Amino acid sequence: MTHDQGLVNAWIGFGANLGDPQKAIQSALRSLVSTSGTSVTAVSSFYRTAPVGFDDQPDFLNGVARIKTNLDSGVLLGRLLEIEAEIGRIRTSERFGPRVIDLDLLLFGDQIIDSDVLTVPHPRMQLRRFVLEPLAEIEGEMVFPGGITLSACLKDCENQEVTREGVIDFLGAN
Ligand code: PH2
Ligand code: MG
Ligand code: MG
Repeated sequence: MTHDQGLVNAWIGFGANLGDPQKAIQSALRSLVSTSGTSVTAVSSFYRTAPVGFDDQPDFLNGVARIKTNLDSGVLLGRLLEIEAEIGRIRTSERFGPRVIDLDLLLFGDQIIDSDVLTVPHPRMQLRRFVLEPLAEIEGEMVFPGGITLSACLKDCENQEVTREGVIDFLGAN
């Protein structure tokens, strides 16, 4: 377990492909830093990635952050939705379509959660190189709840296009 004094390591995936994706991700990271009971302990580089699931849309900018938090998973999810709304995301029925910001709770400690509103590990993360590549950058190898390794998942999606774009300086940016 990753608990110490009620603190849990959690991993958040970032994605954006409308408006100014870099600015939106910088802003989301700053909001996470200012979230109570939560610190950001690692941030990946950002990757330009081909859209998965619905081809006819702009490329995405994607990345992953590790946080340490004393928030409960449901409260953390609420906070992620709040940050998305503040940045201007309007949710539509289009499931894999373009968005100004998407914050996904990928992993919450080693917990397996399956409620009406939250599924953790994120149900598609193990199939998506745009999540796995930045995750591998900050963690090296990982064993996901259920026992499958990050490197094994990555091997199965090597054909998906991702290009490392560089580091985003979110603390200094405005
Ligand atoms: N998010 C999706 C659907 N497809 N493709 C890329 N490359 N990056 C994303 O973040 C992404 C996607 C739904 O959340
Ligand atoms: Mg998503
Ligand atoms: Mg999402």
